[in-house]
Amino acid sequence: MQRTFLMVKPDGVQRNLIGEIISRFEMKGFTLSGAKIMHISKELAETHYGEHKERPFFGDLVDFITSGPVFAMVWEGDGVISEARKMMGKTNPKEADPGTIRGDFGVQVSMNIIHGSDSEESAKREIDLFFNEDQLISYEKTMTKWI
Ligand code: RTP
Ligand code: MG
Repeated sequence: MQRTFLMVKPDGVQRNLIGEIISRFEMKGFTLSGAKIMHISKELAETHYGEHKERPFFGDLVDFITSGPVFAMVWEGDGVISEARKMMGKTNPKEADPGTIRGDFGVQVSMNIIHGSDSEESAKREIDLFFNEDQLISYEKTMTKWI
């Protein structure tokens, strides 16, 4: 089963959106494999966002993501990587459709509430960066086979 890495960013934690965000992925029918509240070190932030290190906003991005606790999660399900990206909405909340997480709760591109892996390759890389395999589980929801 496919897995993705999702993270409520410091602004989402400060705005009490952890529960709302978990609910959306639960209600969609995905399965939570692991989760933790944590502070990201500067080193982890620079590695996680390594693809953007030449971009002008890289310093601000690292400062922001390390500015307060984040809620890191691994979710499992059919097509969860691209479905989660759809549910998050566009990177810039001003362009994100209503009904998406960024469209409903965000305004600024630098504080866009949630991170989600953008490919199978980045999902694997990010899950390995944030979690040990023994912190993740897979299980069947036997009461909800109809989803
Ligand atoms: P993320 O990695 O956080 O899930 O976001 P994303 O894939 O939708 O967007 P990405 O291109 O990977 O950009 C990473 C984060 O950098 C910030 N950003 N700022 N000031 C700017 O023009 C700008 N562009 C991107 C955003 O916070 C974005 O989530
Ligand atoms: Mg990205």
